[in-house]
Amino acid sequence: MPNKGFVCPRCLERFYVPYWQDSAGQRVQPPAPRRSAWQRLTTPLRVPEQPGSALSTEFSAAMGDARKLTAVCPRGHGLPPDYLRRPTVVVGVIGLTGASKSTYLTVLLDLLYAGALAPLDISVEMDEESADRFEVDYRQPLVVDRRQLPLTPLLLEEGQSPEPLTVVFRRSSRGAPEKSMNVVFFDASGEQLYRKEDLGRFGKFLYVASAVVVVLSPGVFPGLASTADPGEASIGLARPTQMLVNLADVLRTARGLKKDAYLADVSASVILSKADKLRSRPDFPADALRDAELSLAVLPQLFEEVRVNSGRLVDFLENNGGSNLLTTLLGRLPDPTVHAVSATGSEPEDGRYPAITPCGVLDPLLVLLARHRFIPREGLELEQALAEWPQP
Ligand SMILES: Nc1nc2c(ncn2[C@@H]2O[C@H](COP(=O)(O)OP(=O)(O)OP(=O)(O)O)[C@@H](O)[C@H]2O)c(=O)[nH]1
Ligand SMILES: [Mg+2]
Ligand SMILES: [Zn+2]
Repeated sequence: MPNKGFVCPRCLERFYVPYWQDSAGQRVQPPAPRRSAWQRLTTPLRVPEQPGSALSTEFSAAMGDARKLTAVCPRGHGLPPDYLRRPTVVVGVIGLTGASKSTYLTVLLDLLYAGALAPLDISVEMDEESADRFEVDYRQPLVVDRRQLPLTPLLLEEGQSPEPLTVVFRRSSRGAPEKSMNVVFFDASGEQLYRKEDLGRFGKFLYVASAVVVVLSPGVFPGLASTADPGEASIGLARPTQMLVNLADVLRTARGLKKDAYLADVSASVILSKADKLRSRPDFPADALRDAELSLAVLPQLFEEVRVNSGRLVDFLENNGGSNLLTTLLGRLPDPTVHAVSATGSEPEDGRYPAITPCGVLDPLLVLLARHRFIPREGLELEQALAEWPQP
């Protein structure tokens, strides 16, 4: 397997060798590798050293230092504790302005924080630096004050970071060692993706993304124009379609792949956002907007439903003028699932939501976790489903 190195959760630069800093911010030698489980087991069996011997004093001094060392990226950003020991999935949340990227991400992270995945024995923790920003910029205004979030500022210069939010997922299962994974979410404004010239400057973060969540607002589809937020109806489908073409190109270029090659190691889910506005339409598959009860036992069934609903939503969007966009989506992204999501459950009035009652928010994340092998994938994989059909 090629060594893909690490990705800094602050600047999203890829790097291969971490640097280390002491508490004074000085670059230092890397700490000695941690003892293996076997070493930890056998050490207590050794004859204890003489108390106060030179060796043990030196050893404890070194351990004391090691605890104060922080791993940093080549640009000097401190990495969260044990970040380098866990696999990392970088998730780009992609969509045009107003699509609901920030609103979705806020509500998703809030649900995770509140223990939404506890039925799957998964706990979630945000790294300290992200947690502060999340609380002040996202959670307080939207979830507590129920106010509409402001537009996310566009990146103004090359190299400016989209300020990702980093979360650690841990899964304990009886009799097996704990599994853990870093998930780094960042907002990739589609406004900086549909023009080729912007893509070169601002699309480079997508080079490190191994998961994409594409957010599409219903208002851009001709047949659903009545749901458009101000300014949305005039966007049309050319822009989001071009955004998807560019996105697919960037993901392949980053992997040195040809234009139509299969993106084996990328997961893709697509969100039809603001689905609360679609509930009253007779042609909308309203039961595709739901929250299934979670447990490990029902997960395969949940994923089968995700697949069925995805197919129904594709039909719905095609019938509402989206065939060209859907063809692009299904043809260029690796086996994407389409989800109906309402982050807030209702429309804001005078800038405030009457309540925040999310619906369908977790499914796209569950697909992501399954595709990156953090939870079982049974029921989700197309090939697997086909392989299970009885052969003629
Ligand atoms: N009815 C309804 N409206 C929503 C929902 N989510 C977002 N909206 C509306 O869409 C607007 C834009 O949402 P944002 O989350 O700020 O969109 P964004 O994709 O982050 O946009 P940029 O930051 O400009 O790229 C919100 O202010 C709401 O008016 C939803 O679940 N239901
Ligand atoms: Mg935003
Ligand atoms: Zn960095």
